[in-house]
Amino acid sequence: MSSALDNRVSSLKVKPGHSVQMYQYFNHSGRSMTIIGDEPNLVARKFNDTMSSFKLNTGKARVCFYEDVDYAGASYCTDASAAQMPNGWNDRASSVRVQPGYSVRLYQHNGYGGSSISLTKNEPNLVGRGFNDAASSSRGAKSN
Ligand SMILES: [Ca+2]
Ligand SMILES: [Ca+2]
Repeated sequence: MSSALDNRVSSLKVKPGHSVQMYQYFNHSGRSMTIIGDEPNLVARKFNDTMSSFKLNTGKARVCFYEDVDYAGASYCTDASAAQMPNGWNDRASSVRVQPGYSVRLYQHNGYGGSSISLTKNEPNLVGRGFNDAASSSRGAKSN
């Protein structure tokens, strides 16, 4: 990215359906974080004045799952409903970002089974929802 913005970005606007993977260092290296929707405050995300490179994903991402709370750790973004979380993502998500205008329902078991919770906005901590490391399938929908 341009040197004028290196280590200076504090907020992001991400076009609907797109996601941005931010990286701490040049050449897509170092710590990374994926953003979907707008992120008005990278301070809270512990990524303020940190980004030195990024990748734009123009797929139809609607929901991003994160390994840890506060959108940290590994991430996985998806556009569609999944009767089964992809390899490595069963019982792993601890926070979720949801594109504005969409909702997602997380299910305890594969094939939309077991207990479930509905998210209509970003959820930084699934522990508080009693759903940490529990989601095995998900179903997305337009919420308006
Ligand atoms: Ca986790
Ligand atoms: Ca599960």
